[in-house]
Amino acid sequence: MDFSNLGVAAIATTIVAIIVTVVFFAFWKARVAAEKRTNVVLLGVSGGGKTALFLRLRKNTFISTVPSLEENCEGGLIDCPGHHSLNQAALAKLKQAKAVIFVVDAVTFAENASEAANYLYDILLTESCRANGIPVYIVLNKSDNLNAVKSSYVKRRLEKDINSLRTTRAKNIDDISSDSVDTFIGEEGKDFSFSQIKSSIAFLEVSARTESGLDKLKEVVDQYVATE
Ligand SMILES: Nc1nc2c(ncn2[C@@H]2O[C@H](COP(=O)(O)OP(=O)(O)O)[C@@H](O)[C@H]2O)c(=O)[nH]1
Ligand SMILES: [Mg+2]
Repeated sequence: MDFSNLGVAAIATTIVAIIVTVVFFAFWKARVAAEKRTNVVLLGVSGGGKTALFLRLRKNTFISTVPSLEENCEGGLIDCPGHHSLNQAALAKLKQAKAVIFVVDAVTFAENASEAANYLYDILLTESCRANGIPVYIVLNKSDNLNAVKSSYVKRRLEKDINSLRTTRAKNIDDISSDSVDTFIGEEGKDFSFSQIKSSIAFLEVSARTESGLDKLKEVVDQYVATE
């Protein structure tokens, strides 16, 4: 037996093993970093006041008209544009989210309830909510307005609409004959209620304009993201 060859082979094997381990570790670390949840994401139907709330929480200002074409991001808080065509991009942000702030326009809620329920349904279907159970805060903005609805009404209405959506969405999936997409949330055989899902749901009534309820919202955000 040639011991010098054996020695070289052992050293080569060790070097290869080290390289493989280092490369594997580097990939693993990059993956973990990419999936790390560090943000709080503002989502919701356009016009609810996501950008107004973002500006209040991060710049301490209120501007009555703000164009919402681009994403705002500061101090771990992300304000996503609410246009329909961009919803998928906004939902993708949830992969890095510790919590969601779902902004609802408390003044026009009755007219926009089904749009809001559809959007919320999409959020609750994401892996972040279904598997990881990240908390969702439903924030009723514009509570300074006399016509603003209350959170008890919004809760009841959203639960009712989501209950109907479970049937419609399941039917649509049947129509396109796909059996792999699970579109059901909550407990089967029971009317939908937020208490049936993994994500905790909390309601807050606020006003970006008058700052009412904003201390509480700020506390919520600060609990998930460090403010420098
Ligand atoms: N009365 C009232 N109006 C608000 C409040 N917050 C936002 N708005 C107005 O609602 C409109 C939409 O707000 P914006 O932040 O752009 O909504 P976004 O599309 O969800 O980002 C703007 O004209 C804001 O001035 C609020 O607390 N009270
Ligand atoms: Mg906006």
